[in-house]
Formats: sequence, C-alpha cells, structure tokens
Amino acid sequence: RVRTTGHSYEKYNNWETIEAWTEQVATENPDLISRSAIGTTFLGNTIYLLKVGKPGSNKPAIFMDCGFHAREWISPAFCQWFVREAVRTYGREIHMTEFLDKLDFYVLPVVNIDGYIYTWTTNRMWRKTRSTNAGTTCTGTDLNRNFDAGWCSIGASNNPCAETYCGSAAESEKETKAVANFIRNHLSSIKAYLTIHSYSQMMLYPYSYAYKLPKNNVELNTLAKGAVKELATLHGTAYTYGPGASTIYPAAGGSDDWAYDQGIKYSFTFELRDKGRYGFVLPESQIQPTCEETMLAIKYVTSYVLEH
Ligand code: ING
Ligand code: ZN
Repeated sequence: RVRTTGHSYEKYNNWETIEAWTEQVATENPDLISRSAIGTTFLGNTIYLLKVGKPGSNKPAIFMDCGFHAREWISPAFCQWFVREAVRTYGREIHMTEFLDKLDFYVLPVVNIDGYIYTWTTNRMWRKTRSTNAGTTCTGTDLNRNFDAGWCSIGASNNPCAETYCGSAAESEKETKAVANFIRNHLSSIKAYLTIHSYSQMMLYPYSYAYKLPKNNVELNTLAKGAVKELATLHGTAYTYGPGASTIYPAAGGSDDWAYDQGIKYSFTFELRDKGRYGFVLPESQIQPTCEETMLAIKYVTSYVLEH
C-alpha cells in the first residue's frame, strides 16, 4: 500500500500532495511505474507523466489524462485511483496483469496544475489555466478549446474573459504543447487516447468540432455502448454516449478530436459523475464508487484495444 503524507485515494488531494504521491508511487513500484516530466505550466509547475506497465520492447500504449479543467476534481482522483488499482492488482487479477504485460498506460494525473491549485486556494469553480492574456485583466485559456482541431470555429470564444476562451492560437498554452508534443512523439505506440472530465455521465467520441462522424463511427459506437453497459453493472450508473457535437454540444479545439485526427482511432472523453446534483463539487463519499465503476469502462476499452 502506497503512503504519502496526507494522501488518500478516497479524498481530494491538493497539488502538493499529488506531486509527492507521483514520486512515491513510482519509487515504491519501480518494476511497474516510471515517472517523467513532459513540461512545465505557465506558473512553472512540473507536468508529470506516469508510465505504468512491465518493461518490454515495442509495447503498444494507452494515453490517459486527468485534470484538464481545474474544478473537475473527480478527474485527478480517478487517475490516482487507476494507478493504485494497477499496482494493487498486477499479478493478482488476470486482466490487469495481462494489460500491464502487453501494453503501457501513460497516465497524466493533472494537466492544468495551475488552475487546480487556484481551485484549492481561491475559486473552487475555476475551469481554465492561469496564464495572463494581453490587453485584459482576464486570466486563463480553456485547454479543451486550445487544440488544433477546428480551432475556435464553434463552441469556443475569442474573448479572454470567457470560460471557453480558445487562447491566442492553437497550442498557445504550455500545457497544451506539452500534451500534444508528447503524443506526437509517441504516435507509433499510442493506440487509444482517453481524457477524463466531469460531469454529465457521458462517454464521448469524435467529432465535437463539427457535426461529422469519424470513419470508424460504428466501431466507436459499439465500443462505447459496451463500456457504459459494463460501467453500469456495478452501481447502475447510467451513461449516455455518442459523438461529442450531437451528444453534449459542438465545441472546437478539444483534445479527443485532435488525437483522433492524429491517427489515434480510439479516442474518448469521459464525463464522470454526476448529472448535476453536486456537479463539480462531487462529495468525497462518491470518489470510491465513481472510480470503481469507471475502472470497469476503462478496462473494457483496454481489452478491446488489445484485441484490435
Ligand atoms: N466537457 C467538455 C468540454 O470541454 C467536450 C466536453 C468534450 C468538448 C470533447 C469538446 C470535446 O466542454 C467538460 N465538462 O469540460
Ligand atoms: Zn472538463
């Protein structure tokens, strides 16, 4: 069992605690986890990436990020939970053992670290980054509008004061650049891109930047249907699924659309619990059930990716 001062998988952890946890979980599980830095944020925080898997050559990989949006606290909690489940069940549970033997998970516990810190210190409902914008006192860019996928054409704002500000250009944010550069440099191994948000209980796939369907839309629809059915087996939590534009709303510059257009054929945005009762302020009592049911969906997708 991993211990870090003040860290708990059933509580929301602040960045200082999560950062210490990334070091500790890697140090205590050297056979399964290695930690690297893929960049720094606007305010100089280190963006860590955990590579989770048994060392091997030419392994395929699944990339999963959490904490794009600062206030969606259940998201970083899930990435931490996932890593704990990986190290806890490797060698004990046949599916996780097979996954980690055959592929690597790249897990990015918090992308928008500056924003996440701000939700702990100043404004619980902050969404964007904390970068400054020229000519205004308004702060931040929406990282999920900042990718080069129909950038700022729909469902995004040119106004730096808006919640969905797309930034001064595609990949204007250091956090976007760090994620995009890592994925570009590992395109030959990355078979799936998973990005964890909240809330709405949805499993979304491309496209969100236009009302068009991806080439393997039938396959993605079937895969999402199976994953949400599996998720519901635990607590009956109902998820909807479908292309982003028609299922949640049209929005350009999202990371899943960008990853898909890079050639990653399995690209999903998860919107975890709930459907609005608590919204972004999901009680800590729901961390465990939310993470356990989400594990089932992620494992379902992983099994599928391994077979295809
Ligand atoms: N939802 C996502 C958002 O960035 C989304 C929905 C997914 C938009 C994929 C674009 C692409 O608005 C939340 N809750 O952040
Ligand atoms: Zn979000």
